[in-house]
Amino acid sequence: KTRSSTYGWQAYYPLTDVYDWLRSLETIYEDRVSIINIGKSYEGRDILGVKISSKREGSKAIFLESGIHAREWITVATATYLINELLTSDNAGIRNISEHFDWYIVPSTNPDGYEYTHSTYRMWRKTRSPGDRCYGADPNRNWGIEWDNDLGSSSDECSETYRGKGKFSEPETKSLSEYLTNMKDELLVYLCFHSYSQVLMIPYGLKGMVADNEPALREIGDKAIEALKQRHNTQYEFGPIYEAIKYEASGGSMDWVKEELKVKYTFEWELRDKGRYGFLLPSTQIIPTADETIDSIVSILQDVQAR
Ligand code: ING
Ligand code: ZN
Repeated sequence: KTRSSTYGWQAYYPLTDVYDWLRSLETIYEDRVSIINIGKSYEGRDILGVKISSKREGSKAIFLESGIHAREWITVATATYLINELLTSDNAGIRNISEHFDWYIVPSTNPDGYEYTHSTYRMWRKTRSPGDRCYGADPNRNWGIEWDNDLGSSSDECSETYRGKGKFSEPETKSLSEYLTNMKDELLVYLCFHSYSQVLMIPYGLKGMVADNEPALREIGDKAIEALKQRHNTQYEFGPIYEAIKYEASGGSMDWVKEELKVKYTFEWELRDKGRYGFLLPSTQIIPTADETIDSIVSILQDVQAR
């Protein structure tokens, strides 16, 4: 079987193409890019990402988690587009954030699920670890924060929001949480991509929990969705998770990173669209989605640098 050796943003690509492209960057940009390996998925796939180094002493780190839900393909495409922009763009705002921070970007944090959405079932969300009756846990309900809260997740292994057999029962969340713990002293910003519904969120997913620096996060976030809108007039909502998505959610990665690792700036996007195509967002929308999302990231990081 032959496979195209190219990667791009006019189509969605399966995991092996994403990984081949990531590996090629290490060769092309050998002074700035190194492959990072977070660990292995349940089915034994590597969870690969890239570190893009600022090459400056004492730079703070930004971690971007993407693709934790398998069917949210636009998140994987947007993450790789961001990698490419950080390495090639002439835009002053993008160059600034590229050179000022050390970037850790993992396009597909649930590689078994992503592969399964390409091979077998496009609408798969969870991991692929087998249970007694059903497969997989929701990797965004599996983290050790309010893990067994029934308001925010399900104990039914067949549910789309099944929290798993225990905190960090899934190898994907366990290894990612360990990787993040090891780098927590340099970690200033944690970003995650989901889709869809066009909202930008800050912690937390449960009513009554409030981020210690919520006023700052709100100021930064309000400006970010303004910046995002400038490019293609895409309207985003903004707020804490429980307020913005109108349901409660526990055991999420961003909430854990905020509460447990005390990372100061944490944001989570629900990318395009608002439901017309939903998870099946046409690939013609990859570049416009990615460009406007990067505008919001530049806005956030300029604010962070100014504080
Ligand atoms: N939305 C997220 C989900 O996991 C979310 C919303 C964000 C919940 C952060 C908890 C924490 O349900 C999608 N589309 O997956
Ligand atoms: Zn999601």
